Amino acid sequence: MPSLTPTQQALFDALVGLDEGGAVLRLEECRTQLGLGPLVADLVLPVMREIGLGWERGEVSVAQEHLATQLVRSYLESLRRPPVVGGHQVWLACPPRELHDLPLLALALLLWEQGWEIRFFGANTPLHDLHRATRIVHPEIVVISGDDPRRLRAAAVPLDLIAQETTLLLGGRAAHQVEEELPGRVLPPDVVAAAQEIRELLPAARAV
Ligand code: B12
Repeated sequence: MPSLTPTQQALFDALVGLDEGGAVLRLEECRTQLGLGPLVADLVLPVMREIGLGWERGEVSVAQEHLATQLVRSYLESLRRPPVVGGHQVWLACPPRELHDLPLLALALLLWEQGWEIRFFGANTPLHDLHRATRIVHPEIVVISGDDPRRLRAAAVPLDLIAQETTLLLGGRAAHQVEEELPGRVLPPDVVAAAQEIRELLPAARAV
């Protein structure tokens, strides 16, 4: 697979080879040598994308993809220690029926590292409930992301309501396809750039 760097290839091979120890070793090496940004943006997410391409070509099975997803997810979740308390709040969620929340989890980690208090609601979140919660807790920023634009469009009403309460940002492939149709500013596709943009938005972010 020439599109991968040697480091990415090594993680890809460990994941599809069901070699949990090898995969964690690759992830740890990258994190300790390069840090969280390169870990998620240059290793984890490109490798997940490649696993999807392999699945499309019939070279990677659904079982291999599921194990890779679970392993990467539990590794990323293990990095969020200890939780930040008392910082500015960013909430992150996917709309109903949207299950692709790994890039959002990666963004959550980067924001946590920047000292933000993170509430990661994750996949398939009822956005009317989330809207009601914003009226009580007043987070500075709410990020909604997903892969399928139909799931974002279907959430137009609660997105509108959330945008009336706080600063709404949209991410993922879905967001780029609905640009201008829905309220909220679209984040850049690169999660490191997105985390940077959120940091710069802070002074203007609104928590009413
Ligand atoms: C892991 C995975 C799953 C897991 C999700 C696990 C999880 N918790 O996230 C599971 C098994 C649940 C799953 C299910 C399905 N999946 Co899936 N999945 C993937 C896979 C392999 C990796 C996803 C991933 O994390 N990618 C890494 C991200 C970073 O890559 P990206 O999606 O290209 O994102 C780019 C940007 O949009 C941006 N980005 C993405 N999200 C966000 C969020 C924020 C906030 C920001 C700032 C940026 C950002 O980063 C990337 C560019 O740098 C992809 C393959 C792929 N190409 O990605 C398929 C893929 C997304 N899945 C696909 C499909 C078809 C499905 C299913 C319909 C399969 C089925 N028949 O059931 C279901 C739908 C489930 C649902 N209702 O949501 C297709 C989507 C096709 C399309 N878009 O037209 C893909 C592309 C696979 C393929 N090659 O066909 N999937």
